Amino acid sequence: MTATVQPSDVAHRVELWLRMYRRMLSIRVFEQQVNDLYMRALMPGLAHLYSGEEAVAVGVCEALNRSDYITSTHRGHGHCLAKGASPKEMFAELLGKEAGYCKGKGGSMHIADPATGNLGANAIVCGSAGIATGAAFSAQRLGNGRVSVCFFGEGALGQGVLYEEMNLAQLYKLPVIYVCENNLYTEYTHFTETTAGDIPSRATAFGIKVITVDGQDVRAVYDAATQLVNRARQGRGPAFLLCNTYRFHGHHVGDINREYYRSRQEEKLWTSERDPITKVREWLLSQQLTDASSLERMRLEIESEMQAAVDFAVAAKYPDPDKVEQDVYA
Ligand SMILES: Cc1ncc(C[n+]2csc(CCOP(=O)(O)OP(=O)(O)O)c2C)c(N)n1
Repeated sequence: MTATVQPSDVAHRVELWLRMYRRMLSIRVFEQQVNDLYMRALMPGLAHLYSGEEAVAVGVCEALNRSDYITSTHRGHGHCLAKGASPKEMFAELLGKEAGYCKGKGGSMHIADPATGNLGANAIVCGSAGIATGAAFSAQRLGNGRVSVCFFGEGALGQGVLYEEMNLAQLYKLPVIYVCENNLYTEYTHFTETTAGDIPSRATAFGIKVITVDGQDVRAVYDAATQLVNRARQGRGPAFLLCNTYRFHGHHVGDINREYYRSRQEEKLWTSERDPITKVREWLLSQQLTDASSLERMRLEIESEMQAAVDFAVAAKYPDPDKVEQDVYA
């Protein structure tokens, strides 16, 4: 017997897909502004752009509740925004202003937002595996039903701590999901030069459930993440979600000449044929679930929201020099 699809279910799905589209586009526009701030020399330091990988953060975070936990990486803007962070406070943080998430003392690579379950980005490759697994341990002990997600790039597969954490997570059946974003490059080196064997085996060796997904397809990421989150909430243990993706920009905003490690043809292939935002946009239009003018209106709204957030951050004040040592742990 086939289940009957109720109109309310369809409406709910359409709402979800449009929400995910909006989130992905917001991340893209946010980062266009970040690049612009860097080019105008308004942002101290560097930033690692997430453009091209938006479907991973959005598909995974959409499967979570607000109170669930995430930990992020040096390439973390997408994770923070997908979990519900405010662009105003993020831009303020990037510009070193007091109104920022960490009072301007963290910058792009250190945004944390406890109100949305974001336990923090981390500049140390694989630095948050222990934090995410510890959060899952606490959720299990407290019995609060929360799930913890650890985002990391495939470069983190070379860090021993990941294997210590996965071992414990599986032994204790912790509600943690390790989300590996394989964007093909660890800085300027193709991952096949740093990572032996196949990636899923590294988790299956511990008996951890693995799903591999097209990281450019937000609907596929969402479906896989939902399955793993439900499983974790039911007490069935950790999982590993491998998302195959690509970063559209350089390793960081200053990485402009990239031809010595990846070709222009490769970049063109991904940006013109595998853009996660274009992909879902074309699908929504082909299914007549929305129309081009509604999506255009949405784009204009997002652009004006991000511009207002940038203006807020540019006008915000720097922290008082007397407070430079406050909230800093070293
Ligand atoms: C422990 C550690 N080693 C080296 C670095 C320098 N480093 C910063 S980002 C990076 C590459 C990370 O690659 P990956 O984990 O694949 O993430 P991606 O940048 O591709 O998103 C390296 C080696 C670091 N931050 N931490």
